[in-house]
Amino acid sequence: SYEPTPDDKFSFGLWTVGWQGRDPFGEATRPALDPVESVNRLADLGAWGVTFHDDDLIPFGSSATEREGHIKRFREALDATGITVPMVTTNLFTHPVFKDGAFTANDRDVRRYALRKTLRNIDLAAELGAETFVAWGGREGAESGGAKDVRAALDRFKEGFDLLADYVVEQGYDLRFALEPKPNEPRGDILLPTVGHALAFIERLERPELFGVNPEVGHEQMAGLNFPHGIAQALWAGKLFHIDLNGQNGIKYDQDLRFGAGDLRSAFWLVDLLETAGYQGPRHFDFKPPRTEDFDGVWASAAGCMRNYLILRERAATFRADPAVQEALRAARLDQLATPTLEPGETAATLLADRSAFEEFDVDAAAARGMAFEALDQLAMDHLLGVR
Ligand code: GLT
Ligand code: MN
Ligand code: MN
Ligand code: MN
Repeated sequence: SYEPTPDDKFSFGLWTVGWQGRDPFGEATRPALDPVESVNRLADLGAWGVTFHDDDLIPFGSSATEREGHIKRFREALDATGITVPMVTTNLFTHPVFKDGAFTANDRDVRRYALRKTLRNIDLAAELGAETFVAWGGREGAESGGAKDVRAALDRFKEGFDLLADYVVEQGYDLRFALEPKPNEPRGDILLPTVGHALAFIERLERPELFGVNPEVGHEQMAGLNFPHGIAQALWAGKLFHIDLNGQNGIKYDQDLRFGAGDLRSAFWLVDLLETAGYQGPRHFDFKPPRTEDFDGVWASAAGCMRNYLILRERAATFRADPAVQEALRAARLDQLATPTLEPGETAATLLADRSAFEEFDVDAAAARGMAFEALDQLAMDHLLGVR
């Protein structure tokens, strides 16, 4: 059966099921959703965790007393349902003060305010036991060339993250940061646009070990990139701290469809990768139930995210277990790819001395070999479509 349980580690942002359907062309189509109601409904559906931006839980501008009240009722709902808070993030994009960015805004006072808002939220994240703090820099970017000195902005970005990392260490919090790339929207161009840019940036930070990535399916696909390949590189680098699962149809606006909608074949390879690579983190859904839906549709959409993951997990497992697939993988020489190119201890000198590698290598015979990838891929298709 495809019934989710807490062991599946499915989590949802409060802003996902709580999205009211406001878009650049239209007003909200749904009323606001009480975070307590979201926790209860998600628990009923079999989810394990909820995540949130500070402002999702505590409306921007709340007094200290109001803030405590919001946190208290939320905690009570968590305790009553057993739902955990694996990740917390800061809203540094909705309020007009962040129109030119937060950590990289040209205005220095805005940058200092953004850091304060984030530090306060890090305390809350630690208090609720979150392990990951996501940073999506949606407003860090520009619409025109002269508006942003990108090298200076990257200095300010680094300065901000270095400060946050120092703070976490000083406080003794067990919290790591996950940077979330996106190529554009809401800014014309956003800094750290892809997984690759983010991985390179992390290595320039003072405490790179505290930073990883939170890639989102649709964000890489908006840039035309292969999402499972980006995830594989993040895993290879030990940097897949968190993941935002959703659906997207190619290079267009950020669709945030439920997981499994959009590019289904990519979703199949993604689940196959996460499951075979032993990824232990949350399976976090960052989707937007379309604004056509009422609340029944919202919960159907949330349930669909988890159901599709479980179906794909099963399909990927039957694919890997099929003897015909194992044979096809050998025919495609995946076992050879896993074998080092050099003998143990081999150097350039021994490679140069190996006549079979060059002088006697039959280039034409090697070039004539078929790779047998099509047969392998059709087996994958058969498994995905459920006919094997
Ligand atoms: C916003 C964005 C998402 C990010 C969230 C975290 S906020 O909804 O579109 O992709 O993951 O800040
Ligand atoms: Mn996201
Ligand atoms: Mn998105
Ligand atoms: Mn989003």
